[in-house]
Amino acid sequence: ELRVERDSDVDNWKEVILIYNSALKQISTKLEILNDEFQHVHRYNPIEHIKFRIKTSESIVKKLKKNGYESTIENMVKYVNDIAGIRVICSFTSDIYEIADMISHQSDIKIISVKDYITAPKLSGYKSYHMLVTVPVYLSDRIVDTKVEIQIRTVAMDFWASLEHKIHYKFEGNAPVNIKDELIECAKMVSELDARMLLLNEKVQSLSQEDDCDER
Ligand code: 0O2
Repeated sequence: ELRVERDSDVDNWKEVILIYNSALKQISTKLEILNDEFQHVHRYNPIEHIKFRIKTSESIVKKLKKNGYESTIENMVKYVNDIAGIRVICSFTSDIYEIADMISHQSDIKIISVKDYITAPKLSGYKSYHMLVTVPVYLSDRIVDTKVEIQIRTVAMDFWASLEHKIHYKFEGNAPVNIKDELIECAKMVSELDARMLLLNEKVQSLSQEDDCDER
Protein backbone atom coordinates (compact mmCIF):
# COMPACT_ATOMS: atom_id res chain seq x y z
CA GLU A 1 0.00 0.00 0.00
CA LEU A 2 1.04 3.59 -0.54
CA ARG A 3 2.14 5.21 2.70
CA VAL A 4 -0.89 7.34 3.53
CA GLU A 5 -0.93 7.23 7.34
CA ARG A 6 -1.61 10.70 8.72
CA ASP A 7 -4.57 12.97 7.92
CA SER A 8 -2.15 15.32 6.19
CA ASP A 9 -1.03 12.42 3.92
CA VAL A 10 -4.66 11.73 2.96
CA ASP A 11 -5.14 15.40 2.07
CA ASN A 12 -1.89 15.37 0.15
CA TRP A 13 -2.91 12.23 -1.77
CA LYS A 14 -6.32 13.72 -2.64
CA GLU A 15 -4.69 16.90 -3.86
CA VAL A 16 -2.16 15.01 -5.99
CA ILE A 17 -4.93 12.98 -7.67
CA LEU A 18 -6.97 16.16 -8.22
CA ILE A 19 -3.96 17.71 -9.99
CA TYR A 20 -3.43 14.65 -12.23
CA ASN A 21 -7.15 14.63 -13.09
CA SER A 22 -6.97 18.31 -14.02
CA ALA A 23 -3.94 17.66 -16.24
CA LEU A 24 -5.86 14.89 -18.03
CA LYS A 25 -8.82 17.25 -18.57
CA GLN A 26 -6.50 19.90 -20.02
CA ILE A 27 -4.81 17.55 -22.46
CA SER A 28 -8.07 15.95 -23.59
CA THR A 29 -9.65 19.37 -24.18
CA LYS A 30 -6.61 20.43 -26.20
CA LEU A 31 -6.91 17.27 -28.30
CA GLU A 32 -10.63 17.82 -28.87
CA ILE A 33 -9.96 21.39 -30.03
CA LEU A 34 -7.23 20.21 -32.43
CA ASN A 35 -9.56 17.52 -33.77
CA ASP A 36 -12.40 20.03 -34.31
CA GLU A 37 -10.08 22.47 -36.04
CA PHE A 38 -8.70 19.72 -38.25
CA GLN A 39 -12.25 18.72 -39.19
CA HIS A 40 -13.01 22.34 -40.03
CA VAL A 41 -9.92 22.80 -42.23
CA HIS A 42 -9.48 19.37 -43.80
CA ARG A 43 -13.04 17.95 -43.51
CA TYR A 44 -11.62 14.94 -41.72
CA ASN A 45 -11.11 13.78 -38.11
CA PRO A 46 -7.62 12.46 -37.30
CA ILE A 47 -8.78 11.21 -33.88
CA GLU A 48 -11.12 8.20 -33.69
CA HIS A 49 -11.42 8.34 -29.92
CA ILE A 50 -9.59 9.17 -26.71
CA LYS A 51 -9.33 7.10 -23.53
CA PHE A 52 -7.84 8.29 -20.28
CA ARG A 53 -7.17 6.91 -16.83
CA ILE A 54 -5.45 7.59 -13.54
CA LYS A 55 -3.18 4.70 -12.55
CA THR A 56 -4.54 2.70 -9.61
CA SER A 57 -2.67 2.97 -6.31
CA GLU A 58 -1.89 -0.79 -6.58
CA SER A 59 -0.18 -0.31 -9.97
CA ILE A 60 1.68 2.75 -8.68
CA VAL A 61 3.03 0.78 -5.69
CA LYS A 62 3.97 -2.13 -7.99
CA LYS A 63 5.93 0.17 -10.30
CA LEU A 64 7.73 1.88 -7.39
CA LYS A 65 8.66 -1.51 -5.89
CA LYS A 66 9.87 -2.81 -9.26
CA ASN A 67 12.23 0.16 -9.51
CA GLY A 68 13.38 -0.12 -5.88
CA TYR A 69 11.66 2.96 -4.46
CA GLU A 70 9.72 3.29 -1.21
CA SER A 71 5.97 3.75 -1.66
CA THR A 72 5.63 7.40 -0.73
CA ILE A 73 3.64 10.18 -2.38
CA GLU A 74 6.86 12.10 -3.10
CA ASN A 75 8.39 9.10 -4.89
CA MET A 76 5.28 8.44 -6.92
CA VAL A 77 5.18 12.02 -8.21
CA LYS A 78 8.90 11.94 -8.94
CA TYR A 79 9.38 8.48 -10.42
CA VAL A 80 6.06 7.22 -11.83
CA ASN A 81 5.63 8.94 -15.16
CA ASP A 82 2.32 7.47 -16.24
CA ILE A 83 0.04 8.23 -13.26
CA ALA A 84 -2.02 10.31 -15.68
CA GLY A 85 -2.31 8.46 -18.98
CA ILE A 86 -4.15 9.36 -22.15
CA ARG A 87 -4.52 7.15 -25.22
CA VAL A 88 -5.29 8.72 -28.57
CA ILE A 89 -6.63 6.29 -31.16
CA CYS A 90 -6.56 7.31 -34.81
CA SER A 91 -7.24 5.74 -38.20
CA PHE A 92 -3.94 6.03 -40.05
CA THR A 93 -0.26 5.98 -39.11
CA SER A 94 0.15 9.41 -40.70
CA ASP A 95 -2.42 10.79 -38.22
CA ILE A 96 -0.17 9.72 -35.34
CA TYR A 97 2.68 11.99 -36.42
CA GLU A 98 0.27 14.79 -37.29
CA ILE A 99 -1.21 14.67 -33.77
CA ALA A 100 2.23 14.40 -32.12
CA ASP A 101 3.36 17.43 -34.11
CA MET A 102 0.29 19.47 -33.16
CA ILE A 103 0.81 18.61 -29.46
CA SER A 104 4.48 19.57 -29.54
CA HIS A 105 3.63 22.98 -31.00
CA GLN A 106 1.49 23.98 -28.01
CA SER A 107 3.61 26.46 -26.11
CA ASP A 108 2.36 25.53 -22.61
CA ILE A 109 3.14 21.84 -23.11
CA LYS A 110 6.71 20.72 -22.37
CA ILE A 111 7.93 17.53 -24.02
CA ILE A 112 9.99 15.52 -21.54
CA SER A 113 10.62 12.47 -23.76
CA VAL A 114 9.38 10.67 -26.84
CA LYS A 115 9.46 6.92 -27.55
CA ASP A 116 8.63 5.99 -31.12
CA TYR A 117 7.70 2.31 -30.95
CA ILE A 118 6.33 2.60 -34.49
CA THR A 119 9.66 3.17 -36.17
CA ALA A 120 11.28 0.81 -33.64
CA PRO A 121 8.65 -1.67 -32.33
CA LYS A 122 9.24 -3.55 -29.05
CA LEU A 123 10.39 -7.19 -29.23
CA SER A 124 6.85 -8.23 -28.25
CA GLY A 125 5.62 -6.62 -31.49
CA TYR A 126 4.16 -3.62 -29.61
CA LYS A 127 3.73 -0.47 -31.71
CA SER A 128 2.67 2.93 -30.41
CA TYR A 129 4.00 6.49 -30.15
CA HIS A 130 4.62 7.62 -26.58
CA MET A 131 5.09 11.19 -25.42
CA LEU A 132 5.82 12.17 -21.84
CA VAL A 133 4.78 15.79 -21.42
CA THR A 134 4.03 18.26 -18.66
CA VAL A 135 1.11 20.63 -18.66
CA PRO A 136 0.67 23.52 -16.19
CA VAL A 137 -2.26 23.09 -13.79
CA TYR A 138 -3.41 26.42 -12.34
CA LEU A 139 -4.41 26.13 -8.68
CA SER A 140 -5.60 29.04 -6.53
CA ASP A 141 -2.15 29.69 -5.08
CA ARG A 142 0.33 28.09 -7.49
CA ILE A 143 0.96 26.51 -10.88
CA VAL A 144 1.93 22.83 -10.93
CA ASP A 145 3.65 21.41 -14.03
CA THR A 146 2.09 17.95 -14.18
CA LYS A 147 3.30 14.87 -16.07
CA VAL A 148 0.97 13.12 -18.52
CA GLU A 149 1.88 10.11 -20.65
CA ILE A 150 0.29 10.31 -24.09
CA GLN A 151 0.12 7.10 -26.15
CA ILE A 152 -0.86 7.60 -29.79
CA ARG A 153 -1.71 4.58 -31.96
CA THR A 154 -3.97 3.36 -34.76
CA VAL A 155 -7.17 1.38 -34.18
CA ALA A 156 -5.36 -1.75 -35.43
CA MET A 157 -2.37 -1.20 -33.09
CA ASP A 158 -4.80 -0.65 -30.20
CA PHE A 159 -6.67 -3.87 -31.00
CA TRP A 160 -3.38 -5.79 -30.92
CA ALA A 161 -2.13 -4.08 -27.72
CA SER A 162 -5.38 -4.79 -25.83
CA LEU A 163 -5.23 -8.52 -26.55
CA GLU A 164 -1.49 -8.70 -25.86
CA HIS A 165 -2.02 -6.88 -22.55
CA LYS A 166 -4.70 -9.40 -21.50
CA ILE A 167 -2.49 -12.35 -22.48
CA HIS A 168 0.50 -10.79 -20.68
CA TYR A 169 -1.50 -10.52 -17.43
CA LYS A 170 -3.13 -13.93 -17.78
CA PHE A 171 0.29 -15.65 -17.98
CA GLU A 172 1.98 -13.14 -15.65
CA GLY A 173 4.42 -12.22 -18.39
CA ASN A 174 5.34 -15.83 -19.22
CA ALA A 175 3.04 -16.72 -22.11
CA PRO A 176 3.87 -19.99 -23.98
CA VAL A 177 6.29 -19.49 -26.89
CA ASN A 178 3.69 -20.43 -29.53
CA ILE A 179 1.34 -17.73 -28.25
CA LYS A 180 4.14 -15.13 -28.24
CA ASP A 181 5.07 -16.15 -31.81
CA GLU A 182 1.44 -15.90 -32.88
CA LEU A 183 1.27 -12.40 -31.39
CA ILE A 184 4.41 -11.36 -33.31
CA GLU A 185 2.80 -12.73 -36.50
CA CYS A 186 -0.37 -10.74 -35.75
CA ALA A 187 1.73 -7.60 -35.14
CA LYS A 188 3.20 -7.99 -38.66
CA MET A 189 -0.33 -8.28 -40.05
CA VAL A 190 -1.31 -5.13 -38.15
CA SER A 191 1.60 -3.24 -39.74
CA GLU A 192 0.66 -4.53 -43.18
CA LEU A 193 -2.98 -3.62 -42.69
CA ASP A 194 -2.06 -0.12 -41.49
CA ALA A 195 0.21 0.41 -44.51
CA ARG A 196 -2.44 -0.80 -46.98
CA MET A 197 -5.25 1.22 -45.41
CA LEU A 198 -3.04 4.33 -45.54
CA LEU A 199 -2.31 3.78 -49.25
CA LEU A 200 -5.97 3.08 -49.98
CA ASN A 201 -7.00 6.27 -48.21
CA GLU A 202 -4.40 8.29 -50.13
CA LYS A 203 -5.74 6.87 -53.43
CA VAL A 204 -9.31 7.76 -52.49
CA GLN A 205 -8.22 11.27 -51.44
CA SER A 206 -6.43 11.92 -54.74
CA LEU A 207 -9.41 10.58 -56.73
CA SER A 208 -11.84 12.85 -54.92
CA GLN A 209 -9.47 15.80 -55.49
CA GLU A 210 -9.51 15.04 -59.25
CA ASP A 211 -13.32 14.94 -59.13
CA ASP A 212 -13.34 18.34 -57.40
CA CYS A 213 -11.12 19.76 -60.19
CA ASP A 214 -13.36 18.26 -62.92
CA GLU A 215 -16.44 19.85 -61.38
CA ARG A 216 -14.86 23.32 -61.45
P1 0O2 B 1 -0.44 -0.28 -18.07
O1 0O2 B 1 -1.21 -1.37 -17.41
O2 0O2 B 1 -0.83 -0.09 -19.52
O3 0O2 B 1 -0.40 1.00 -17.32
P2 0O2 B 1 8.00 3.39 -17.68
O4 0O2 B 1 6.51 3.59 -17.83
O5 0O2 B 1 8.82 4.48 -18.33
O6 0O2 B 1 8.39 3.08 -16.27
P3 0O2 B 1 8.79 1.79 -19.86
O7 0O2 B 1 8.66 0.32 -20.16
O8 0O2 B 1 10.13 2.39 -20.17
O9 0O2 B 1 8.34 2.02 -18.39
O10 0O2 B 1 7.72 2.65 -20.62
P4 0O2 B 1 7.14 2.42 -22.02
O11 0O2 B 1 7.94 1.48 -22.81
O12 0O2 B 1 6.93 3.78 -22.58
O13 0O2 B 1 5.74 1.67 -21.72
C1 0O2 B 1 4.79 2.12 -20.83
C2 0O2 B 1 3.40 1.69 -21.25
O14 0O2 B 1 3.35 1.36 -22.65
C3 0O2 B 1 2.91 0.44 -20.56
O15 0O2 B 1 2.40 0.79 -19.32
C4 0O2 B 1 1.84 -0.06 -21.53
O16 0O2 B 1 0.65 0.71 -21.43
C5 0O2 B 1 2.49 0.25 -22.86
N1 0O2 B 1 3.32 -0.88 -23.33
C6 0O2 B 1 4.65 -0.92 -23.41
N2 0O2 B 1 5.07 -2.08 -23.90
C7 0O2 B 1 3.97 -2.81 -24.18
C8 0O2 B 1 3.75 -4.13 -24.74
O17 0O2 B 1 4.68 -4.87 -25.08
N3 0O2 B 1 2.45 -4.53 -24.85
C9 0O2 B 1 1.40 -3.75 -24.48
N4 0O2 B 1 0.16 -4.23 -24.64
N5 0O2 B 1 1.58 -2.51 -23.93
C10 0O2 B 1 2.84 -2.05 -23.78
P5 0O2 B 1 2.42 -0.23 -18.09
O18 0O2 B 1 2.59 0.55 -16.84
O19 0O2 B 1 3.43 -1.32 -18.34
O20 0O2 B 1 1.03 -0.90 -18.11
